[in-house]
Amino acid sequence: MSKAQQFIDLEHRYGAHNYHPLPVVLSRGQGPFVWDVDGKRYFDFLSAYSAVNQGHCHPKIVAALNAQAEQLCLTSRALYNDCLGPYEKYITEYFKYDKVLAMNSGAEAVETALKLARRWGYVCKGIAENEAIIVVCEGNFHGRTISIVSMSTDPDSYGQFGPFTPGFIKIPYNDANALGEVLAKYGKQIAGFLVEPIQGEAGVFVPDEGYLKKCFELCQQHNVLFIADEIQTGLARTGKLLCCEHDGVRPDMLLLGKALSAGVLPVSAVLADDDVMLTIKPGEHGSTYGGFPLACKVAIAALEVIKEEKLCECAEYLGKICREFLRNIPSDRITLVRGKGLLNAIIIEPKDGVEAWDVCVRMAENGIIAKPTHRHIIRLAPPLVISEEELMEALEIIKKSILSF
Ligand code: IF1
Repeated sequence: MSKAQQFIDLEHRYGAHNYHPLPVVLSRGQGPFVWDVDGKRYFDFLSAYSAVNQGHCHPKIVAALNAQAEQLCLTSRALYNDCLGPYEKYITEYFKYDKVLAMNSGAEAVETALKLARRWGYVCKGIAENEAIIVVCEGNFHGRTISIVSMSTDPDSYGQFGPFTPGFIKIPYNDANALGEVLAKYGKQIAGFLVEPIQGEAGVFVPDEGYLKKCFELCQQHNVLFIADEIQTGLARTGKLLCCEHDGVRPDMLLLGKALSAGVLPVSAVLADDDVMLTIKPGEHGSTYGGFPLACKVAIAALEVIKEEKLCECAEYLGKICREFLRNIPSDRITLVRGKGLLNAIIIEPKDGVEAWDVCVRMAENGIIAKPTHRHIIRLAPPLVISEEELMEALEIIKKSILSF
């Protein structure tokens, strides 16, 4: 039995079956590359769902982790430590918000935002107790908790996990009029509008230019918090520090995760101004690990790398090259190429029994990791530190893989 198969069998035998991974077993990563247990090298075009924007095992970020690991890892928030305050100052100045609330996973950041929005709704907006509504979009992906799957319209996410958390209204994505209508009808009860600037799970669905701006203005008119889930789209991935910047929007609440630690630790954050953030008082929210010393040091390093290595500019420049190249692949299987910066997708037409999954398996054989979503979408999101030469080499492999069917 191959070495890889042994690890696959172990996961299958002893792990819950909540994933269906590509049959590739990785053991090492550096920059835009990963290596499997047999030493084969791959371009990583998944980047752990945009968590490793800064590249695998970035030396500066790993050094920050190691140095702090030898000093102090965890204190809990029952005490102060000498890392959290400096990190809070750094990240709030970086994104220009009054305050940050530090959590770990993306889902926790979303949960935190839901609680903050509801609390703000009661305390500041004067919504009657237990009546607050959060508006969300069809096709969303915000995580896996019970309340978050209560907002989902994907049966794989919510099916047979009920009963569900009430207080959500779902409207079509990329439809500002739909938001306008729901605000006109229930505006006094609505605390927040939660939106992904690009829908990742839906297949890198890029809304029309001006959509976010219109939604933001509607929210302002109705005194509703505009909450941007930038967990996947933020931190340079789409060619700007935040995807909302493409539309000139500054969210009332900003959710970050994934690349906030460059794939080193689970680190997430909610950023907001005092009027929102200070509605939660001591003892009313938190997490054992939230804002732990290791996370603080790693997150500062991860944010510094984004600026030092000009990752926004890299993503913007390379993204254009990437889409241009993919659009010129002479294959009638490709129906559409879309995306922003280095968050892109190829939409293929499943035919002759060939689906996105099969293309991804072929790409893996040829040395590129990418993951399908649904039956017909291949997401392409390499680390932003990939060089132009490396990108061109990778694009040739993608082309060869698609044309091989
Ligand atoms: C999995 C998708 C990506 C997210 C946004 C919050 C979270 C996520 C916009 C929650 C997480 C992940 C998790 C991953 C698959 C993945 C994903 F395909 F499901 F939609 F990236 F595109 N907001 N996204 O994208 O963050 O709690 O996971 O830290 O395996 O479920 P988390």
